[in-house]
Amino acid sequence: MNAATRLDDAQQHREAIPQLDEAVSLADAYRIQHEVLARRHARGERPVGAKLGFTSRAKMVQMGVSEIIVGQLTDAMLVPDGGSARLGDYIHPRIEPEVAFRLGADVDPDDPRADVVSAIVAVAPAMEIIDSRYKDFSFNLADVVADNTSAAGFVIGAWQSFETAGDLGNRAVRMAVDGAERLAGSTAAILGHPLTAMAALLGLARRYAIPLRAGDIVLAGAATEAIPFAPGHYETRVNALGSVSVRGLDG
Ligand code: OOG
Ligand code: MG
Repeated sequence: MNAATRLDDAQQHREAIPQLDEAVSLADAYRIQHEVLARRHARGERPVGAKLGFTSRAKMVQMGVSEIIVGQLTDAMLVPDGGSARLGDYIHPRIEPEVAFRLGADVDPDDPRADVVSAIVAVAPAMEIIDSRYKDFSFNLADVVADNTSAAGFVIGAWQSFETAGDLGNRAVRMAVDGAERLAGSTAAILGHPLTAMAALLGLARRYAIPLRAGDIVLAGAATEAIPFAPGHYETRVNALGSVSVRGLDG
């Protein structure tokens, strides 16, 4: 069975698999990721955007991977703000605070004048549910890229106009679980500024054929480490951007 099939089956059956062979190059890993997405799209899932990974030191240190990566989102991963997610739909889910951007125009990465940041029209507080398809969340760079960067779910709070949102470079980010603060950080942890991460998306999109379309959502990468997603209420607040919440349900 090829790697894309194994990863896709692991996600569908909620059963972790061993890491891929060492021989997989980064380019191969992105090809596998595209194959995994093609299988999801063939089942009727619609592409809705992209997500950056390892844009913060906290995440790099937690996972032992030190290069920015990109994955792809589908509508099936979206959990409504204030809604709930069944933990049984995942293998060993974790949750992390994110900032989400929405693009208002297509970005053609092959156009030398292309610019992701000038295509941004809206921003929102967000959370990502990650769920590695590998046993014990153990992977190397190629493994996690092939596994669509552990993408499993995401929640987006109320969108605000990007134009009037102000400087997003150093906003406090806090996640509370059942009302008690569990994570605290700053958007400055995202490559110094979330817009630096968004600008870095262009090169990744060009190299690895990641589409960037009008209406797409892009997660800029977690500002803090991830924590286990267990039964309970998770709320993330980004200073002057509002909050977003989700409930983890048993079963
Ligand atoms: C990979 C996904 C990393 C982020 O925000 O840095 C990521 C993982 O941690 O399993 O989504
Ligand atoms: Mg993330």
